[in-house]
This record gives sequence, structure tokens and C-alpha cells, in this order.
Amino acid sequence: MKEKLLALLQAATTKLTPDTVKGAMRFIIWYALLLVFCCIVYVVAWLFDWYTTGNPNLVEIRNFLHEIASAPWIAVIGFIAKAFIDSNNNGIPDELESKEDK
Ligand SMILES: [Ca+2]
Repeated sequence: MKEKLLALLQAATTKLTPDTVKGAMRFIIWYALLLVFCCIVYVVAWLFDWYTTGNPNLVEIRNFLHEIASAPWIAVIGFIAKAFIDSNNNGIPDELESKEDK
């Protein structure tokens, strides 16, 4: 398990070097990874709380699910999904480029 996790982390870091990911796309990827990391930490902390107390905090997980299904989160997911589109491969999401740059 530990070796697989380290290999996955190493593969991710080698693919996210300045040579392979250019421009603003780098920040979009790091922002998306930060959101995923924070969600994972939240769920792991919730599971740890359940493990230590013996009772699942259903109110807290319901609030979390309600939060990640809310309109602002859906907007963030939409923004990130659009920002990953870089058809001319210049490192600037097509959504953020002016019409002359496309
Ligand atoms: Ca582009």
C-alpha cells in the first residue's frame, strides 16, 4: 500500500513539473488537487472521529454532503472543468484567453 501510494505521488509530481504543465494551467491543476486533498482530509477526519467515538456524526457528514452538492461547489467544478480545456496547448485555459489568442 505504502509503495503504491509513493509511486502514485512520484508519478503525479513528475507529471506536474514546469516543463510539462505550462502557464495558468499549473495553478488550475494545483487548485483542483487542493480541493480534492481537503475533501479527502475532511472525510478521513470524519472517519477517524467515528472510529474514536464509536458513533458516526451523521449531522456533520450530511452537512458536508449538502455543502459539496451546493450551487457554489457546482460552480467551482464547472469552472475547473472548463479551465482544463486547452485546445491550443499554450498553458492558458481557453476559457481565460481572449478571442485573438485562441
Ligand atoms: Ca489555450
